[in-house]
Amino acid sequence: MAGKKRNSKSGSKSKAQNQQSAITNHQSVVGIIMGSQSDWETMRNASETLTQFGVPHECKVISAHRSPSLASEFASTAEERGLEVIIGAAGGAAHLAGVLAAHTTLPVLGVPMRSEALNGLDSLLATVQMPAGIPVATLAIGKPGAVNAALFAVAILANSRPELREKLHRFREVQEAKIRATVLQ
Ligand code: RP5
Repeated sequence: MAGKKRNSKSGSKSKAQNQQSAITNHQSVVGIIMGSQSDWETMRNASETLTQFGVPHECKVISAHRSPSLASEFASTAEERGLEVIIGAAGGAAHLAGVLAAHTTLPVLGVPMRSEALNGLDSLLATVQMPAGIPVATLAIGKPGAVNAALFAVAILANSRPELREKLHRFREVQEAKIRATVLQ
């Protein structure tokens, strides 16, 4: 594969690897990709959730329409670089998650960003309505979707990592305990 050659022992790095990241851990298993810097305020919630679970991840801005070749390069080399899940977040005509999914068989989770014009309904429909054949698992608009995308990624990773499964059970227990302890004034 061409991508494998670029990432071989020659040491030459791909554009995707060279791109500055907001957060980059060396052995990332989740990639959080967003269409614009303006999405970071929302998507940092996904990053913080993964950090809470101790999941190594990387966060990058890659636009499907402003940097299309970078988007295809990132997704097509993701698996060989050790990523296991990709989260794709975009707003408006939000085709980023679909484009990423087109270039990889890794699970791609889509997070629709709240948009100015249509409050995120445009992003939601653009992300969720993938024609049959290339799936994107779409979460809720905005922050709830960002947090849940991270939790979904944890659930996927937990299938082969018992310690992560245990953390997920503990997370649910704490969450339930808070609800049980709620007293309305
Ligand atoms: C999308 O367009 C991005 O994902 C963002 O949600 C939206 C607006 O981008 P900016 O104009 O703020 O860069 O591509």
